[in-house]
Amino acid sequence: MEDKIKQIKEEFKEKIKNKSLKELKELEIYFLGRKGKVSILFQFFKTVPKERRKHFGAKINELKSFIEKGISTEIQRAESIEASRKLEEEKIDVTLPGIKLHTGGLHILSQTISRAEDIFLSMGFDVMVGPEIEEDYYNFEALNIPEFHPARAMQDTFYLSKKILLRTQTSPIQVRIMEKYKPPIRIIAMGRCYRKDAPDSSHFPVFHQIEGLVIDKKVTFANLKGTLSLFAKRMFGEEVKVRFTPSYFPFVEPGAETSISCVICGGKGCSVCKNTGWLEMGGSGMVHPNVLKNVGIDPEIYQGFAFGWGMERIAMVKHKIPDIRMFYQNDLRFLKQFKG
Ligand code: 2NM
Repeated sequence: MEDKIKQIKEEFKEKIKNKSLKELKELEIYFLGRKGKVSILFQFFKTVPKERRKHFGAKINELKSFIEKGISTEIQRAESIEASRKLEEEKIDVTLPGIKLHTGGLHILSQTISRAEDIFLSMGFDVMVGPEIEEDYYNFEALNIPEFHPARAMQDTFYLSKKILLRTQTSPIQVRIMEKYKPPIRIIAMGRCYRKDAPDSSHFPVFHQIEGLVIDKKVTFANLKGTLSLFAKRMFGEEVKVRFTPSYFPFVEPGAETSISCVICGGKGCSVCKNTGWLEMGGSGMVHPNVLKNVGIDPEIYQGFAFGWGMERIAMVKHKIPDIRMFYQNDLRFLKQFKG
């Protein structure tokens, strides 16, 4: 019995060295488990003569607590080693630069369109849209554009068939609205237009137009001037002036080219305004009686004004963008400057 106890103690001392946490748990079962080395000793204990039992009982309990202490000390040691290994392994260097998340944003043209829409909405206009593939009638015929007008030539317009084309302006939206609704009408038509232009710094085969239309009983050219002046001030700044120069458009009479005072030089003259002090933005005028007749509105009772400005042109002037092609090249170095 004495030898047995000694032997187990020696075995334990040998086995306990340099063990991992998992191995220590296994050792605990091996020595102290229900069928472990120490439990078996208690079975032998029954065969020991009565007078020796007290002595061996003490010895076995001493062995048991020796092993318990030894294992719990070793478990503590292994746990602390494990903890510092984990700490080391899972260390986060908070001084490292973060991973940048790339987020998208609205294209500068979309931002400018939204701004223009908001301004007109605040003046009581509704925003209207229509088909980009149009009929010759809505794009030209109804707008009093004569047969011989250069816009109707094959080299200026994308025709899909003899009578179907890509709209060259947003006015066909206006015609559709005037056909459908009775005055008073106060709308802007907004959207993509297409012209067979060779691309250069101010031309691109696709572009966006914003067109306004007001039809009512006592609408005058003064209302047109007031509306566009207010729009220009809201869009470009309080100091901006609007200029109307007599011009010809088949769908208006009288018609005018519309310019704003140069936002770069304030009207003094610079390279952007070619020393004129003015930037041309589009056209405007009083809706031609023939157009009103075409849509069933009596020109003796109703009058109206209309205007058409280029959205790219507005964005270029507002943000000093030198080339219309930049809107369509999707160069991130350009787009990121206007991230909205
Ligand atoms: C412009 C210039 C002047 C215009 C006319 C009409 C309509 F449908 F009422 F006849 N819509 N837009 C108009 C007038 C467009 O763009 C340069």
